[in-house]
Formats: sequence, structure tokens, C-alpha cells
Amino acid sequence: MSRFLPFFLFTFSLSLVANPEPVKEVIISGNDAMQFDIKNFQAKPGESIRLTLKNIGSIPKIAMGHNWVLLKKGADAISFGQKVLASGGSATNPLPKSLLGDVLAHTKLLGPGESESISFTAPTIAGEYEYVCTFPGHFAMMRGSMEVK
Ligand SMILES: [Cu+2]
Repeated sequence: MSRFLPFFLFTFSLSLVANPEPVKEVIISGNDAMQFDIKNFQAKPGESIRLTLKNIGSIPKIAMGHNWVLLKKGADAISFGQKVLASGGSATNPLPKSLLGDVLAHTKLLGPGESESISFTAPTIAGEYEYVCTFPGHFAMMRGSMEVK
């Protein structure tokens, strides 16, 4: 039996290569006017998502950095932005570690011309999941939601 194991493992890994799970691509940009260009998108429960955030502005990161932070269900982007400030969030520490319990996925803070792609799995529970840029004060403008259905 054991001599079949290598063959089994080979065909199994081959099937992973041959049938990759479909991945939903989402590309969001943030600009110097504190705007995300996409303020909502849909995902299927459990869907694999590759999200790219692009900072298309030119103002230095220390004054106009952007990140993309997806919050767990029921967490509100405005309240979360206020919590960031209350927890010592700053231009150099825009997402205090103490708040990560409310976060499902996030990029790092990006300066002008930078981009980052992250991969995550959409929650299996349907509903609205808010996202926000947690650079201090940006939560007033830079918000959106992912609708899982
Ligand atoms: Cu921002």
C-alpha cells in the first residue's frame, strides 16, 4: 500500500495545480482627496479574495498615507476610527495591535505610488462588513463595505 502513497500525493498535488480555486480580484485606490474609488463590493460566502490597494496620490505618506482595513461583522467604521485615535493611533502606527481583534484583513499603510495585494477568505456568514482607512482622521471619508451574499 505504501508504495502507492507517492503516486497518490503526486496526483493530489497535481489536482491542486489543475483546479485552483477561483479568486475574486478587487482593486481599490485611495487618493489625496481622502477617497476610496470603490465604496462597496460583493463577495460570496467563503470566497477567496485578492485585494489590491493602490495609493494613487502624491502627498507624502506621513501626511496622507492610506491603508485598507476590513472589520468583523457588526464593527462600525466610524466607531473603529475613533477607537484608533483613542488607542494612540498615529501616522506611523495607524492600526494599534490592541484593535486587531476587530479586524478580518488589512494592508499596511501605503505612501504615494505604493500598492499592496493581500489575500483573504470572505466570511461564511452573509452580511455587511465595513472597511476603513485608519490613518488618523481618514475614517470620516474613507469608508466602504463588503457585502457577503
Ligand atoms: Cu487614508
